[in-house]
Amino acid sequence: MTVQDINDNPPRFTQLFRASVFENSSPGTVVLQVTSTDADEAGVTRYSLLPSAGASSSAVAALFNIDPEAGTITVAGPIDRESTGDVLAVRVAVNDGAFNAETTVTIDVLDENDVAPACRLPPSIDAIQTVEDARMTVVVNVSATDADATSPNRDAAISLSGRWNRDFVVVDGGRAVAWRRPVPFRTTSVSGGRSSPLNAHRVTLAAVDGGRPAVWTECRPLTVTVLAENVFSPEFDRSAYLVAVPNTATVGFLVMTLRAR
Ligand SMILES: [Ca+2]
Ligand SMILES: [Ca+2]
Ligand SMILES: [Ca+2]
Ligand SMILES: [Ca+2]
Repeated sequence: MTVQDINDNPPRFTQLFRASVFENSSPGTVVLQVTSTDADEAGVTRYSLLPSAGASSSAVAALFNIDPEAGTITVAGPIDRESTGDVLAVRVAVNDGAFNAETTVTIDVLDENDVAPACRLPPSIDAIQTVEDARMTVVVNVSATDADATSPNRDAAISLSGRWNRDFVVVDGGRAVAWRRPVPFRTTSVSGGRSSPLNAHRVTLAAVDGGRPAVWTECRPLTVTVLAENVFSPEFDRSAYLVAVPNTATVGFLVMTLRAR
């Protein structure tokens, strides 16, 4: 006597599945293959993706495809780590023609350095003015931001754009620009010692992140103008004053008026 097999057992996924995928992976990139068993000989198992629970359900399902026969999950849509977060839960179903089984596949989304850093300079920065001969004095505080999801892709700092600058150096881990050397105040020889155009020093900065390769963003150029030191400090008319005050003087009595110029 022959026992006829009928499809009376549900399929089962063989394990819990977890995989990782880089953001921006091109469509068709294989993420993983799910597998299942079925105690019956009869029936053909077919895999499908289910809309996940939660707000971004249909969006998550749209990011992937599954081969209905092989169970291979591939990338189907644009994956952005900055908008999806670090984990996607993809619900997968297997059906043997009569019974269903479901599982949730955990997919870790890996960060790429795909966001450029941004310069954070004070507004109206092109009008910086400093006093001469101030070596290593901080001229301006700066910073950089980066919206990438993880370090070091999001670790941004300011550095000099180009190889080297004669006048300036970036200090404090990329958070400040300082004079590299004492820079004198210059006057023109022609028009009676007025401020020379040479007092305007140009520096171009860039925001750079820690990714490999690093991404750079050039900041708008700054002009730092050197001013003359204030040689005309105020002076009193005399170096000492002697005033007689009557012993009947009360609070508020006018002793004298000092003048400086
Ligand atoms: Ca079955
Ligand atoms: Ca991204
Ligand atoms: Ca990124
Ligand atoms: Ca970045």
